[in-house]
This record gives sequence, structure tokens and C-alpha cells, in this order.
Amino acid sequence: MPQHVPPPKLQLRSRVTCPHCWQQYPPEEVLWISAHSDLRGDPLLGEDEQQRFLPSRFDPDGKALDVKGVACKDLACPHCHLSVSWASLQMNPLFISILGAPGSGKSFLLASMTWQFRQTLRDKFCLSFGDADPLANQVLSDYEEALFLNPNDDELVTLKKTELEGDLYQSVRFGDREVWYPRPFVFSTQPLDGHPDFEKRRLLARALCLYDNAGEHFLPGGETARSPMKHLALSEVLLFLFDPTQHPKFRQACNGSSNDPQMGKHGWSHRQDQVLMEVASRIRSHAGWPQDAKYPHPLIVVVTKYDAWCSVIGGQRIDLDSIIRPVNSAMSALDIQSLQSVSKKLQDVLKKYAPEIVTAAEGFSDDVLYVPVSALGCGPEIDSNTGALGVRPKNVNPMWAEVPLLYALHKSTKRLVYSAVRRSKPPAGNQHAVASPAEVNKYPPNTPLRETGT
Ligand SMILES: Nc1nc2c(ncn2[C@@H]2O[C@H](COP(=O)(O)OP(=O)(O)O)[C@@H](O)[C@H]2O)c(=O)[nH]1
Ligand SMILES: [Mg+2]
Ligand SMILES: [Zn+2]
Repeated sequence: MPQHVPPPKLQLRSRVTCPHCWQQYPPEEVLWISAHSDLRGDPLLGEDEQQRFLPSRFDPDGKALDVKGVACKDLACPHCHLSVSWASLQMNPLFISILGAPGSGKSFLLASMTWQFRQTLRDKFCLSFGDADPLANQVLSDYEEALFLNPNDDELVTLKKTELEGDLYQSVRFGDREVWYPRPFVFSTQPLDGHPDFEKRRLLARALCLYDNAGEHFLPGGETARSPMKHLALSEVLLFLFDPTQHPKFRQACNGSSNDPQMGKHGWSHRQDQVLMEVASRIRSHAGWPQDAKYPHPLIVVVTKYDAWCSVIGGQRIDLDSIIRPVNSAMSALDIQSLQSVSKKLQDVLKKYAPEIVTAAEGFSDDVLYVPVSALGCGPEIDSNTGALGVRPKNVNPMWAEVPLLYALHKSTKRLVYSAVRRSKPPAGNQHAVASPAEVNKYPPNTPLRETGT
């Protein structure tokens, strides 16, 4: 019998979910991408793509050999032929969708969030965090580089707009039907040595699939069969971005206390509650639920551009340290109660200025957390040459950019990011208990841990 998968030292999942087309398939059906430069042309992806094939020969390292005998390393989904990373074959996926009106700050937040995660997860949570497929994450790495590793840090930068059908979408031709799939950014994370569950790292490892969606898709009527959004229904956590600078009552309340040009004539204006209701309606129809059904997962309402509207909630800088507690010398846990008290304060502010958002959010999910973030920590400036908004990298200093994703990780896999418990009587001088590893795992995990199949 031909051998379709390499003799594995690797543990593969029994079913793999494609992060592009979301079809499930057993790992032995995965295709390989030919390496020899003569082997070009794919019926689904076009003439410029390397051929995909189901292998029958492998080299001693377990790499498939293409028909020209060259060892290959890249894999592709048998349904859409787009490339999939090894992490997708080995790790439980965690789909997280980032939604919001055009201009609400999705692209900047993604860049800031993943940049912060690269340090915070290792240093504070004893978790590894890396690109599962560096080439596929290139757009996001470019954003990160422009903001955080820019040698010309005094020059204004803008991020390329998330086009409807551009870099962030990939086209696949099924016969005469062309479909544009949102390009996932895939990262892998797992416990490092020092994490209480280091021994179970293979079971706990997750392939995080993040989607930066063009906001236009969420304006009523924006989805077409050409641009499916099934990832919305598969997401275990939704991040909905609400941008107060686009809201007339927030702008009024901040009048005089913010120099941000977005508060003035540069501001966007979209009915953001309608975007959220549109998202809710699409998720329900994709999942086949009745239109009044509640989403069974957490909804995180990320209130962006905190630097621009913080005057309405006290004007303080917010620090990650205020919501994490040390567990041991290597690891901290999320202080959920502190996070919830910030959420409550923000919910009160939203009820005052934008009650329609609270109604839309709580009408959709029973588990809503409101989180203030600032991807930049400063406002953009108007570029006098182009009239566009730009930021100077030297001024960028994010606030809580990583918090929504930390909470999402905690909610979907309690054992990766732990929660700290507060003792009822705090020791003198210390309001919060330092939780021991046994204590921190307050809740049972959401989903039972499963052994990965072979
Ligand atoms: N004041 C402020 N402005 C921001 C922040 N993040 C993004 N912006 C501005 O918001 C605009 C839209 O952001 P972008 O991420 O492209 O929005 P998207 O369309 O949702 O992807 C940009 O011009 C940014 O300058 C922030 O943290 N603070
Ligand atoms: Mg964008
Ligand atoms: Zn696929």
C-alpha cells in the first residue's frame, strides 16, 4: 500500500480543520506542495502555484518526494489547496475572529496584540508563542515591523488598508466559481518549562487562527457567496471592536480633552451597533440557529483607542500588571475579578454614551466582557503631504493590547492562561492572594482534553 503520510515521530490529530476553508479531513488526505520548479500549475489556485499531490514516496527524513524526486516540506488542504502549517496537523485549533466597523482599529490592534504577545506570553505566562507559518503571517509581521521595529521611528507610518479582496483574502477557483477566503494568521502556543502543565504541553498546545476582516464585509449586505465567513460560526471567542471616536456622543463628551484628529472631521461614522447585529445574524444563519438564539461563547467588546477617550473614565494609563498576579517565579495568572470590575466600569460608561452597543452585545451573548485597549497608546497625526492619518513609531506605547487575547485564551483553554483567585480576607498589605498552581485552576476546562490521534 502506498504510504501517504511520513513515518511519523509526530503526533497528528485524528481530524484536521483547514484554517482557510474550514473543511475537516483526516491527516492522511493532506496534500504536499511540489518543490521542483518545473511542477507548476494548480487547477484551483492558478498557473503560478506549485502543483499539489498526494505522495507515495518519502525520503529518510519523512519528506515527500515530488514526481521529479525533490524532497518537499510544505503541505496543502485537500479541499481548497491552500497551504496549511504543520501546527494545524498537530494542534487543536482555536479560531478567533476580530470584527468591527471600517476604521475601528482592527489592523493596528492585531499588530500590537501579536507583538505584545511575543514577549508577554513567555515572560509572564510561561507559554511559547510563535508563527506557525512565518510566510503566511507576513502581512502581520510587516505591520509589527512598521510600528515596533522601525529604524525611522520619527517618520509617519500608515498601515495598508485591509482591502476587501487583496492581501488579506486568497482566491480559489472551484470550476467557474471563484471564492475569496480570509487569510488566517496562524500562531502556535504551548506551555514552557516552569508552567504547571508543562508535562501536558502536547495536549494543551493550540494553533491560534486569527482573522483580520475588512470592515466593509460587516456593513449590512457585505457578505457574498464569493467571500464566505464560516470562521465566524467556528470561533470560540469573538472580539468585537467598538470605536468611541466614531460615536457622536463620545465625541461630544471628549470635546476639548482630546487632540485626536479622529474626534474631529477626520472621524469615521458607522452605526457600530448595526455592524454587531449583522455579525450576530450571520453567525446564527451559518450555524442554523433561530434568529433570537444566544451565542454560546464569550463576546469581548474591545473598546479601542482608549488614549483618545480615556478622559470620560478617569484618564489614567492602564497597565497589564493591574490585572495579573504571580503564581510562582515563572508564571502569572489573570485576575479575572479585577478585569471584571474594569469591564463593569466601562459598561456603565457605554450605557451612558452608547447604550445601543450594550443592548446589541448583551442581546447576542450572556458572557460579555468590555475591555478598553489602545493599540498605539497615542493618537495619529495628519500627514501634511497626503492628508492621511499616520503614526510616529517612537510614540507608540500600547495599553492592554494583549488583554482581549489573553482573556480569550483563558476562556477557551483554562489550563494555558490560569485565573488567579482572590482570598476573601486578603493578607495585610496585599489585596490579592498569590495563587498556588493548585489554587489557580478554579474552573474546569471548557472542553475535555483529548489525546491527539495518530
Ligand atoms: N487614537 C488612536 N487611534 C488609533 C488606534 N489604533 C488605530 N488608530 C487609528 O484608527 C485608524 C484605523 O485603524 P485600522 O487598524 O486601520 O482600522 P481597521 O479598518 O479596523 O483595520 C488608523 O488611522 C489609526 O491611526 C489607537 O490605539 N489610538
Ligand atoms: Mg484593517
Ligand atoms: Zn482548505
